[in-house]
Amino acid sequence: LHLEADLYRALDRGELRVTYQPTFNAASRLVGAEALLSWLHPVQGVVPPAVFIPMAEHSGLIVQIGRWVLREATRQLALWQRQYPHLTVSVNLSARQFRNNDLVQDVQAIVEESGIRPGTLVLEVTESLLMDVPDAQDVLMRLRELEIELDLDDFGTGYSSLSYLQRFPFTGLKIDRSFMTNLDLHPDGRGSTGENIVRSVVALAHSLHLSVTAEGVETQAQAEFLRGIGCEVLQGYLLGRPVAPEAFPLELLSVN
Ligand code: G
Ligand code: G
Ligand code: MN
Ligand code: NA
Repeated sequence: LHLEADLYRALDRGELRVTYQPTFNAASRLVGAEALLSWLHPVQGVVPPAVFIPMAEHSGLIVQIGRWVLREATRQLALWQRQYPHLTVSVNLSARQFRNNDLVQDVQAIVEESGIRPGTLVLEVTESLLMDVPDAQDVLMRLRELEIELDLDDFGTGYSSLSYLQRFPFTGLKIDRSFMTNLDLHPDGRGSTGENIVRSVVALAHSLHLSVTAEGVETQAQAEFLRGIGCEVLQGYLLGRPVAPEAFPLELLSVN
């Protein structure tokens, strides 16, 4: 496939970009960003990550690309932190990066080189990644020793979310956006099944001292429901789309 060959050159040619989707606390103050890759192909235009990340995984190129994303996102975060020291950035990891023995060393070197504040880099890991990587626990523990925060991404969509929370040293979870679509909010306050599930997940996260982010918030009603049940962090098109760093809405940060 041409696209796969093109991907090899995309990094060198500067066709890959990191975009940043803002995340907000319940008071609608900006708290962080999720780094999301995009590829501006010279002929095809924008190629979505859902298309090229699997290609990069397959070819192994994701290891180089992933390293570049980490370097780029932490460099950007360090710049923002000169003004806003509490800002965080979340970076997605894939299984192939995890199986690479150098991951922990790479992360350590990149974090040190960037000068970001400890505890402000979050790595997002999915359940399916954990199924594919036999020594994931060891890798996650070593990342925690570097004060890297760890979010279990797409929470609730896999088979063993709960046992993964027990086995691995996560510091947060992200409720998959399918739960927002299926919230089925009841205006009479009776509580739909969808509402009760999300409420229970938030309570579970709190009782385990995990931070909780709701993904895919697209309506005001969803946002109000989430704030009402004590969900700390909200992310979604209602609040902000992924944007280039120049367009990141820093003005929505709290004034400390
Ligand atoms: O933007 P979109 O919905 O197409 O994203 C599809 C998937 O691509 C998401 O699951 C997201 O986590 C993943 N993704 C986006 N950026 C990165 C990245 O830098 N690294 C990895 N491994 N996955 C990413
Ligand atoms: O798998 P992961 O959670 O990392 O996927 C992140 C993807 O979700 C990104 O591609 C991002 O563009 C997309 N996304 C973020 N907010 C929303 C939203 O409110 N609605 C939808 N449909 N997708 C979203
Ligand atoms: Mn994610
Ligand atoms: Na997700």
